[in-house]
Amino acid sequence: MRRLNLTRKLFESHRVSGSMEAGEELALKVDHTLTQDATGTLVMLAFEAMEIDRVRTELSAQYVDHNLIQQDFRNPDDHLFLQSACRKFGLWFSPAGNGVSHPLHQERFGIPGKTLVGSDSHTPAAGALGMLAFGAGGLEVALAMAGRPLFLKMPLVVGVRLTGRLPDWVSAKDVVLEMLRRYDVKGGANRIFEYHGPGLDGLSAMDRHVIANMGTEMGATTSVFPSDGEVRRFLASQQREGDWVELLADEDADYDEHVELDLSSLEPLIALPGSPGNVRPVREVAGEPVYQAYVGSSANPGLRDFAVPAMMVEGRHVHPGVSFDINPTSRQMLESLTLESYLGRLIRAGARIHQAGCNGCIGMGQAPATDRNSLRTVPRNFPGRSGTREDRVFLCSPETATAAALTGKITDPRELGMDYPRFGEPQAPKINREMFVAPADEAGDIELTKGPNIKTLPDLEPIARDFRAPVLIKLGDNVSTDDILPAGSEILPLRSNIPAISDYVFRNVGREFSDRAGDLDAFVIVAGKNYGQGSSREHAALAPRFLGLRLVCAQSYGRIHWQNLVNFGVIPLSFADPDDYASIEEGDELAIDDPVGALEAGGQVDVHNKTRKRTYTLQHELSQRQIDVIRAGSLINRLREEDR
Ligand code: MIC
Repeated sequence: MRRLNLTRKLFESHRVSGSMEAGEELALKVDHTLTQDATGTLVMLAFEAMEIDRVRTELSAQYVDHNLIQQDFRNPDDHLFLQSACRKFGLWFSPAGNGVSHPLHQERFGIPGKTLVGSDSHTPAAGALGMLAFGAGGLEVALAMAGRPLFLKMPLVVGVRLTGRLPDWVSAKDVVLEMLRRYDVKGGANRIFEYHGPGLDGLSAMDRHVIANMGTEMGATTSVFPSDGEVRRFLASQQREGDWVELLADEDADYDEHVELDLSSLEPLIALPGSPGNVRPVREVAGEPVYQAYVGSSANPGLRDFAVPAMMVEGRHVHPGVSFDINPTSRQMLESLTLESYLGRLIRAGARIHQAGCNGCIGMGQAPATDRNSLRTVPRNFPGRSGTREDRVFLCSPETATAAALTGKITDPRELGMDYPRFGEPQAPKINREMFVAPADEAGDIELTKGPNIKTLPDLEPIARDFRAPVLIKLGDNVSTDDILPAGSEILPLRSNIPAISDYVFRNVGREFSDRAGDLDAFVIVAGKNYGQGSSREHAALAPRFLGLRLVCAQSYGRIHWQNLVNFGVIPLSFADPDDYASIEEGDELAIDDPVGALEAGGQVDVHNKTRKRTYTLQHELSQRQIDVIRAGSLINRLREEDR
């Protein structure tokens, strides 16, 4: 008999159709959805277009945590729109000031054993509670809200056996940085990391959140932790012990792959600028001057992640050359930090306290100075994501960031010569639920409040039968969604306005991409491996599509972006032969005869390079369901066809 791992148990209990063989498409029932404001506005517009009265999930929650700077009407208008949509469609609403979606969902709503789909790539953080949680494009989340299942390909399940205990000055962020050191940004593709073993005992539910959150950075489909005694303690601390159920893998469970990680052997780690996968021991880069040290985000949201820095700086002062930025996770945590007198210690030492939310993690404020080193506890450091094009962002633990705040240079915290602060969870932590707005019982005659920046989704035409278009841009490996459609406080407020945001496609690559695209009916993008890694923002598929993108030929794809391309009617093909990638140049005309017919004919598609008079054979992994989406021109068009 197979001894089941927890992931397979969770899949089995939610499988609606399809097979659990690795690589096969299957459909899962969705219990919860999570949306945040920067992606949520498109979700609500898509849900409105589906003409469904109310959400059909057990629970759907909308958070406002990204677009928090109100320098004009656009962000606050989005917040009002989302609040009206929540009332109309029956979602919980978490207003600006409540804090970051992932930890809030864990504290307020997460239930072991439930499935969660979120329009944010870090949704897998909920795996910390024994949930099966996936990041997805907004359209997929809107469908889940409509009661439809989530489709995905069954990944391999990697059992990560944790042993030992974390040494002083080493914390959960170092665990996931060690995983990134081993797997880099694509090694987790088509995989789920399931953590088990005796080392779990030393990791709190929020520590597990840190690890599950950044599984995304390895390209993993999600991460799963058991629902054990620690999860029970955590839920009890949130006054929700009744939501706890024990969920464990069978003893000696089978995994597709095995990994051993001895926590005792870890040391402070840091990802160097440019990619979360550039991981080194902190000691190897010690001594470099630091301009900014930043603590917060969904990648270090626990009370301990702020309490330990507060204890480290107590009675000291931040180095005069450093901006020590504190981004509290939530209103509830701000209260706890205040009541437990951590906040005062941070303020006294010279920290800058920001509002609760994602903030600088996505370039919404706190952009660093040009070419200066910024040490952050956030999940990503793709170039320009901070809001500064020439940025130098390092990813590290709160301990390492705080050590730099004190010394003014990158410092292995073990070298500070202080005792490691001992943090104990408060006996009765502060709970603040009052600011969540419960769904109204019925929609009544609630109108959606749409400010002038909120534009309906564009109509998308099906692809031509005699498809022929030039390669507008040829890119290398690991192009992130931040490269395709940058973050930052200038661009984020345009998330509800596709025509306007389209002007910014590939802006940080330094080319006036949208101008050139504007002269064409259709165009192609050619890319290397892991195209579209990173965020779930479907704008990175929809905005190029709006400009004319119809075909991407890449060596491989980030999972969520691949799905988003399909959902907006763009064909994602993969090179079977890397030499074919090498032989295509920008400006080459590519053609496919009857693209939809070619997709249906099998897994291979002939692409003709009219400029070089060559034909390449590319591959696709689309299901018939997805080919139907391409035929219709977009998932929304396809849904309209089904309704007819
Ligand atoms: C991110 O970390 O990149 C974001 C901001 O949370 C995104 C969503 C977005 O782009 O709005 C994500 O991870 O999906």
